[in-house]
Amino acid sequence: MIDLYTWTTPNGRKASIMLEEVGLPYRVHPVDIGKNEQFDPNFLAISPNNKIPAIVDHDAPGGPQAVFESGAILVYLAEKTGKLLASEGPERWAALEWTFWQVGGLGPMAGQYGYFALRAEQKVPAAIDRFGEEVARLLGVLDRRLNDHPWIAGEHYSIADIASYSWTKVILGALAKAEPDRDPGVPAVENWLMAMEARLAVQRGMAVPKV
Ligand SMILES: N[C@@H](CCC(=O)N[C@@H](CS)C(=O)NCC(=O)O)C(=O)O
Repeated sequence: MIDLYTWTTPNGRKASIMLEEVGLPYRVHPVDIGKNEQFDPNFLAISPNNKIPAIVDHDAPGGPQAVFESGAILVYLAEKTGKLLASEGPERWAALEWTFWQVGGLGPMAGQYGYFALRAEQKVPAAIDRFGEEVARLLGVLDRRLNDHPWIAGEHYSIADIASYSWTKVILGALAKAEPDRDPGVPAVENWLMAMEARLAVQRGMAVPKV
């Protein structure tokens, strides 16, 4: 059994979509980050960076294994099940490249853009421009990739698609709200989002946690 510590945010959804995709049984523990539950010492013992998602795998060889950081969770579950990450060859490295690309780039930049463009009380035009331009650039990079390949890693659906899905939805939503007249111009991304949304595991994972 796997314990999943998560909340209703894009990083949390990566882990729940992955668990749904690989079909492992899991228990959901909502961590309400709006109420600072991520600072509870019991949660910090599992996730010392006070962020969701985190998992504890009670069936790991050698005893319970805790894993924090969404990218590490995706790789851990892929390696545990032998699913959604090729064991060798170009698609393995493409899946890992694009997963790290999302965790280190698309996610943080989108988070900062959403904060400065939509939530910050003080409007800082330089920050909105800086993160807005970077988010648009990253979306363009993803669009070019998906123009040439059906899935992010290449021919096969993988952890790289799961990593980018929830954040791409959030970015397009934030851009539409902040700049309703601007077309992001990413048709390959839009098609890929539809293919993602057609997957039952994606629909189920996006509904976790139920709060
Ligand atoms: N790099 C981390 C980022 C996780 C993250 O930013 N989680 C947010 C919610 S989406 C969080 O828990 N924030 C609570 C806090 O910062 O106190 C990952 O990919 O897992």
